[in-house]
Amino acid sequence: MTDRFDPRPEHKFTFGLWTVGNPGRDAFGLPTRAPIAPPEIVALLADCGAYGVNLHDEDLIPFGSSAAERDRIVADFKQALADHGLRVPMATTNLFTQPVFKDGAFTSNDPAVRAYALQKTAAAIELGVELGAETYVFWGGREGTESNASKDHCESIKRFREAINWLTHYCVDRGYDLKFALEAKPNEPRCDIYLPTTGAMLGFIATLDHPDRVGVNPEVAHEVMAGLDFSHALAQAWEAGKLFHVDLNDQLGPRYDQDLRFGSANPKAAFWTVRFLESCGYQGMRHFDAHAYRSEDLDGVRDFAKGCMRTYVILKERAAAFDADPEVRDLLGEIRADDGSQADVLGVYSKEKADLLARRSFDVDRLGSKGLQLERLDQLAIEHLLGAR
Ligand code: GLT
Ligand code: MN
Ligand code: MN
Repeated sequence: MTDRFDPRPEHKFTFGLWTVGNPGRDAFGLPTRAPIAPPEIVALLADCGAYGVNLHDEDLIPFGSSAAERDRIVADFKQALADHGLRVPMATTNLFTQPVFKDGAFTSNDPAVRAYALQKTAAAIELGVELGAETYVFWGGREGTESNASKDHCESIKRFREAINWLTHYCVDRGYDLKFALEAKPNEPRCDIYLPTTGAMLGFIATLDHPDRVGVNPEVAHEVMAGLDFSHALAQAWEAGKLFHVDLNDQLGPRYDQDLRFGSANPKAAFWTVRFLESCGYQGMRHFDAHAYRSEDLDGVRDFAKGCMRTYVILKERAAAFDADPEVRDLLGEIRADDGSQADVLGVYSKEKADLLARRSFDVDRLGSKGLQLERLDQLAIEHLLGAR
């Protein structure tokens, strides 16, 4: 069955090899699905209506492969991309699976580990560029601590900065027009990870050698783990000109990272997310960093991938209907109205404005007692979300 909610390449939906390829292993159980070879993942995603596929170096090229094996694997993968019309818009480095990174990569206390992490990332950047990626993600899952005695935290931030600077200089040197997108997560696999939120990443970016080349990759689950509102994180990143990529999934509250099917846990939050992405002018990829339940076989993985995309398309339609609803428009017009009465003191500071403001009186009782109709507005959103309008 096909309908108007079916995903199409122009929606710019992407998945990581590690997402649909997730074999269902968890902390307590063995894999429940057979691994899917990367060219088969390409075929599956194309069949489901995706635009592209993203990867870590090790998702495609098993750790320890020889140069000849690497070249053969990359050639086969490129053939699959060409056969199925899929792109690789984003690439990243696995700096977390191998034991060498057990106490961090760029922030390890051991200079040999830090240097090796740079070497591995430079090689993975070469792979990403070869595959045509325009965005390079950094998720520092191991950059943190179990025991706070182990690292000097200020030194860790300096080391992380030094590594990102090293790598933007590397790209400039090689003439690569690759945007870096930093992905925050508050905890897991470390007890606590450095730069734990999108907001923290934005502060950090301002301290880099090439801040223009570096933005963020906010992930739904990771902000929810920190107890935050994802659409607010998106908006702050967008307003700063730093929304280079987005990881869509879902998460049931602050617990271990669940990476659930997009919109499956908190459809209302997903509604605000889609509404924001579709109205702000974001032109980038809608990447799903999620995986199917352990209960699923290959058909279930397909259902999962289609489900992420269909939910996005449905919410896009619901959000547009909400914003076009005359009742919503009238109400928002009232709620957000500015009668211009304070224009002489608001806006850019001046000494004259400060003097004027000091003499102004406000009816704070009236301002404080006025009903704002937010219940009515929110119920309208719920009714659109539930398909009742
Ligand atoms: C890992 C992590 C994700 C990151 C990926 C990129 S790997 O699955 O949990 O959130 O986006 O390194
Ligand atoms: Mn996650
Ligand atoms: Mn992610």
